[in-house]
Amino acid sequence: MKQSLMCIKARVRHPTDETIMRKAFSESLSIMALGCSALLLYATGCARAPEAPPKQVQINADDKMKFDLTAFEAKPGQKISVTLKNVGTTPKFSMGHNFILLDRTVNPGNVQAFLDKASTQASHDYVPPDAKEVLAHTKLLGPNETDTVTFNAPFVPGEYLYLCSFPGHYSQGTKGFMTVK
Ligand SMILES: [Cu+2]
Repeated sequence: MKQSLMCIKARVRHPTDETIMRKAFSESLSIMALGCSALLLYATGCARAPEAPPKQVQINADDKMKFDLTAFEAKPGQKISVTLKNVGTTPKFSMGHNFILLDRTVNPGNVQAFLDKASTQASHDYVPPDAKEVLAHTKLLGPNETDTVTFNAPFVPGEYLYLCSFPGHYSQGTKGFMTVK
C-alpha cells in the first residue's frame, strides 16, 4: 500500500497532462482496490524513478583562458541549462569565449581534429556548421556577455568533453567534462 501512495505522489509532482494524471490516479486507485499487488504496480511502470529536475550550470570564462567550472554531473536525459559568461575585459576578436559540448566520441586524445576544424570557422563563432559531434553550444561572447544553451543530457553514461573553441584557448584551460551517470 505504501508503494502505491509513493507512486501517486511521483506522478503528481510532474504533471505534464492533467488528463493522464487523472487517469493514472484512478488506475492507481483501482489497483489498490484489487489488493495492491506488487506485480501489477510494476507492470504499470510505477516502480520507475521520477525524472530528474532540470539543472542550471554557470560557467565563467576569463582573460586567462580558463573556465571556472571544469566538471559537472548530469543524469541521463536530464534537462541542462548552461550559462556561459565572459568575465574578461579583452575585446572579443582576440579573446572571445564559447561553450561547446561534444559527443563522447571526442576526447582529449583526438580533440585536435575538431579544434583544427573549428579554428577555420571565425564567421560561425568557431563552431563548424553541421558538425555532428557538437551536442550543444553557445554563441561566441565578448567581455561581459552571457549566453545560455539548454539541452537534454545524453542517455548514454560517460564523460562528455566541453570546451571553448576559440583558437588556442583549449590548451590554456577552457575545458571540462560533463559526466552523465
Ligand atoms: Cu575562449
